[in-house]
Amino acid sequence: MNPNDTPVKSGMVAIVGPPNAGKSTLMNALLGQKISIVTPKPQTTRNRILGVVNGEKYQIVLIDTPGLHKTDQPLNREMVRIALESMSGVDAVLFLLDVSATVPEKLKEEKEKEISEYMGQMQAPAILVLNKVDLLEKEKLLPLIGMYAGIYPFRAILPLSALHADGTDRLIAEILDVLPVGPRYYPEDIPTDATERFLTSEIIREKIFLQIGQEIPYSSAVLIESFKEDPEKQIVTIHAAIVVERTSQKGIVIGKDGRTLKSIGMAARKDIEKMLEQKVMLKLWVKVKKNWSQDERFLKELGYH
Ligand SMILES: Nc1nc2c(ncn2[C@@H]2O[C@H](COP(=O)(O)OP(=O)(O)O)[C@@H](O)[C@H]2O)c(=O)[nH]1
Ligand SMILES: [Mg+2]
Repeated sequence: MNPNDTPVKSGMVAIVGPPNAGKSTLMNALLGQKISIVTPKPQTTRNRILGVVNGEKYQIVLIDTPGLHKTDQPLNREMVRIALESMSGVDAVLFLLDVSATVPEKLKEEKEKEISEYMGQMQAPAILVLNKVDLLEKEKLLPLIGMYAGIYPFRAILPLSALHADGTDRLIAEILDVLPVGPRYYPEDIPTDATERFLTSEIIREKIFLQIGQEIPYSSAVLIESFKEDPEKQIVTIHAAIVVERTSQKGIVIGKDGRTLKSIGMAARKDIEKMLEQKVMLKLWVKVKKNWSQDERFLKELGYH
């Protein structure tokens, strides 16, 4: 019998919640490696990203999603749609909240609205993860848990710090409690279904978010134009375009004497080399595509479909 056929606890688990709650950080913490990009800015994640966590007796297939938020922009609409769709057909949902960001007075009413709106569309059991407890005063935790328990019949409510991977063992135990017995859906040695090309474009996008302020990261997309491996020389040559919406943005991404673009390229190359475990030649250039984020066809080309 193939080891892949030995029944284990297995299933799909979506990680959903508002922007910046720490969804991607939690996914990476559960995986024990970085697959999903993380920045201090909201709406970094644009696609659903799959991460496979293997244990001796389980396989948890995590789906990291874009943040749930109100919007009328086409790109953001696609992002929210991707997140909501990820909540259907899964075995469990982790609903993540940043407990450090909550405003105590208005909290209950706001959260009640937010949670009931999203939970209404869901059939799978939901575990509420109260993230960033490292930033919360201890005595505030119990009242918070009590409040959330009154809002929705969560399967469990777990305080956790994704950043410090603190509380993740208990979370895994709670997830296993709701998962059915089944096969391993993915091979044990592959942590994600994302291609190296996609992960490369994500790393470049992360550096843009980290290095450039204000609206530019939201107006930027990354297109991998070529990705060539040379097994003999053990080097991967990658050509990528950073696509922005306006000519004025192009100048900012390039920076004085090309410094910003160079610095984005250097930081990205380091991470790409780590991921590919090979030397990388990264050539970046900046391209203007007017209002690409409104262009449904281009969004499809980028994989936001
Ligand atoms: N202090 C603290 N910061 C966190 C924690 N989890 C995530 N963050 C930070 O919150 C920001 C947003 O994280 P990210 O994973 O990108 O959030 P997402 O938008 O929900 O995917 C980043 O700066 C993270 O480092 C946590 O447990 N504690
Ligand atoms: Mg994210």
